[in-house]
Amino acid sequence: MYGLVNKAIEGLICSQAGEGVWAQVKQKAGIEENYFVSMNPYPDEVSYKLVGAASEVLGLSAEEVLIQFGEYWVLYTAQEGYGNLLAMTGHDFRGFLFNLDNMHAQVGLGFPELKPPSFRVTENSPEELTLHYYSDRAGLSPMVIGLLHGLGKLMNTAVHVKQTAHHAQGADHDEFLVQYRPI
Ligand code: 1MF
Repeated sequence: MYGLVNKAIEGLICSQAGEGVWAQVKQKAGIEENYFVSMNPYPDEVSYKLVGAASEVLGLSAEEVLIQFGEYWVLYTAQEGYGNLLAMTGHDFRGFLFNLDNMHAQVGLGFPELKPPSFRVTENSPEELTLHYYSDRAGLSPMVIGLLHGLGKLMNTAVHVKQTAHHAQGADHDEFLVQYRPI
């Protein structure tokens, strides 16, 4: 994944637990780099190892770290140069979700090593939809739950999410039931 992802993991851990804990996490993950470059692609393994090490050092499950990371990612990218990208993607929670594949296509134009997931939306009622998530990467569905909560914060929308199908348990893909309401 692009270094931006690893930088955001660093930002999450430093903001929550401090630089000393980040140094411990990096050491436990066996990461030699002193810093990550946003626009350089890194093996996915680097990000997975950081999440695993953060889970051990912080005493949280990896799922909990991924949920927190997803929420942090949206707020981090909104502040670290991607505010326009997010604004172009949508001005409300629902519209944003419909445009996620377009957003990734946009980023992928400049950065061919992007391996974006794909999202589909089916609407159940004015305040409820099902989000379908397709990814080549395993184990990241908790991150999607966090991403949706972060997006809710960004869009002043109360969000309730429940995963209703699990690719890891044999389903065709991951599905989330999402209830949302403007605040
Ligand atoms: O393959 C990748 O490196 C990659 C990195 C980040 C693919 C996707 C993403 C974004 N996505 C992370 C979850 C991926 C889970 C999976 O692979 O199954 C989150 C998508 C998302 C969902 C809801 C709301 C907002 C979201 O993301 C906003 C976003 C998405 C991509 C970027 C920024 C904000 C981005 C921008 C530049 C990138 C990489 C990602 O690369 C750079 C960075 C600096 C300079 C040049 C290129």
